[in-house]
Amino acid sequence: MKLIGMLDSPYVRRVAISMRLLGLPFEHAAISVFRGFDAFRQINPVVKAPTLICDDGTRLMDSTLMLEYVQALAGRSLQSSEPAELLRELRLTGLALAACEKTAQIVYERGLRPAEKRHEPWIERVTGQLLAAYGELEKELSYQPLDASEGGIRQAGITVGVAWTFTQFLLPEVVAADGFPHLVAHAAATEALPVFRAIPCDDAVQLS
Ligand SMILES: N[C@@H](CCC(=O)N[C@@H](CS)C(=O)NCC(=O)O)C(=O)O
Repeated sequence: MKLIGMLDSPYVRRVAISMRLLGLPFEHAAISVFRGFDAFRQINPVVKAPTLICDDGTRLMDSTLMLEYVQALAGRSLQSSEPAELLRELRLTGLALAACEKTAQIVYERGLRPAEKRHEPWIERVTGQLLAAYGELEKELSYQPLDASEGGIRQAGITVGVAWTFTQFLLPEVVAADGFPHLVAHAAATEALPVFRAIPCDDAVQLS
């Protein structure tokens, strides 16, 4: 299998980390959806990162769908099979994915739209949503931390860690870390794991 996309994308990174934890071998091609648009389009005309080229040639999109597939391949899940635990994990994963989406929207708005065409009410709305997502996550982690150990980490722990690092990398002035001590602690623990260190948030590029 081949995973296409830059590791500054939290979606690419969560899939790469998960595949590594599941023991599934894969190649990684760091092609940017912006600077490598034409090369990416040859692989997937929709130009979405991540794209997973499966062994039969199928091009799969969307990190959550990829995770569903690779877990089936590995014959094990990175989510709890106990419904109440699973529900919490899905809620936390959903919040983290919403935070990634809102971070990306702000970055795209700032980086891609000409300044005179920027719509401040939209940026304010998205910023409020971003802060709400991290506010909810912070509350959840203050009640009960997520496992951030190499042997015990699951998808919610991976995605929350990856999301926080991503937002802190791109928008630290929007989401001030000192207001989110539990998230800071969780991300510090995940970033220290060998699997996270082996697949770092690529700081050489701008949002895939
Ligand atoms: N829901 C998707 C989101 C993927 C996504 O938005 N990726 C960004 C890169 S971080 C992308 O492909 N942007 C280019 C575009 O949408 O044109 C997932 O989980 O994989």
